Amino acid sequence: MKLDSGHTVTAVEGEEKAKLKKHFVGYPDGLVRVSPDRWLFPGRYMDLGNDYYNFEFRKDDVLIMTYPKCGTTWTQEIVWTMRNNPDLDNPDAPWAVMDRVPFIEFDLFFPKHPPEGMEIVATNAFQRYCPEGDLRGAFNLQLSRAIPEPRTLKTHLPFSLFLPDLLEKSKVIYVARNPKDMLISYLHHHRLLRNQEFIGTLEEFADHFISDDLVYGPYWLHLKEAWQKRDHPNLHFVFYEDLKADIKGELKKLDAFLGTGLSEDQFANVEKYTSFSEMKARDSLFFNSEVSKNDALYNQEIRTKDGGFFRQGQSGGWKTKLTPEVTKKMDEWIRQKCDFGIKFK
Ligand code: PPS
Repeated sequence: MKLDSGHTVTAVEGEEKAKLKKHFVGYPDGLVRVSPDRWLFPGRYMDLGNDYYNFEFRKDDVLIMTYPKCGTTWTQEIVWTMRNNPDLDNPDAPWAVMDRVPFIEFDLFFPKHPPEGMEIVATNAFQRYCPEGDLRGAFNLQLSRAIPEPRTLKTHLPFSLFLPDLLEKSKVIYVARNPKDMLISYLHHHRLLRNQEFIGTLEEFADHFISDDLVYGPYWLHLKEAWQKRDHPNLHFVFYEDLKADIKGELKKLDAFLGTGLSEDQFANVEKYTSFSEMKARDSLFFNSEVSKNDALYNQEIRTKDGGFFRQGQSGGWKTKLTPEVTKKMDEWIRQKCDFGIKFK
């Protein structure tokens, strides 16, 4: 099927499907490739890809764009707090991050035909902003459209799968992370979340990454598209490692980019409220923190053994997790594929 972006989307079938299905036992609606770039997405992209491409961005929107596990949730909380809650008195702050900063294409991860007994419950934001909405349709897309301005939104889609005038209309914050730490975090994610469940080894996961066989890949192309636009005044390109190394300095840069004009007290509020320990303690990623305790959604064995969504929140953890062989393969991947000027920290 031809998309409005000019790409072609096809269901993953045959040998490729068998290779992926061996390790990825989640993704109930299968997977699709978007050609010629070989983007890999859950099957519902076939129906929803054009809605994402044609999403109507507005002047005051801030879009947080990342490849998965690069610091999206942290940045979502930082930006929403800077824009909407710098004095920590906004009554909506206890809502889940995903309710205040909707994930435009999150519906890709909900089955097209939810099985009997799977109940999708209207969240606080959905009740308020989509009172006539259809919970069995693409409810995250409805919410993304409906929240009031100024909107802060999240996506893992790359630039080329949105209209080309995105940066003329809205601001984008792109967060990149060292691929070796991203890999460890993405593997954990695929073991933790049942809807994306992965049952192979670290070595096998790394091989899928290197072959551009992980959902939202290829990572190198995702990065390259953003890197090449990094001098656009409406794009703020930041590394997770820089946020970790100097959060005060990075908040100042974000303040200048967003025009939020925060006071020193407000900077201190944002820094504390969005610290790893505070975000982990609130565990408010999803619509309901009970989600993480539900074994049908989160693998409780992995959660107990390796941690939940807020796993470690550090840079450089790969040094103790990756074998020398995997490190070598990743270094080679960086050398070959990331040859467009980016230097990982
Ligand atoms: S997702 O699912 O793709 O949106 O994940 P994403 O939010 O991009 O990345 C998750 C990793 O970010 C870490 N994290 C944080 N690090 C530092 N400070 C704060 N406040 C914070 N919040 C989340 C999270 O722990 C994941 O990294 P790992 O390495 O797995 O700990």
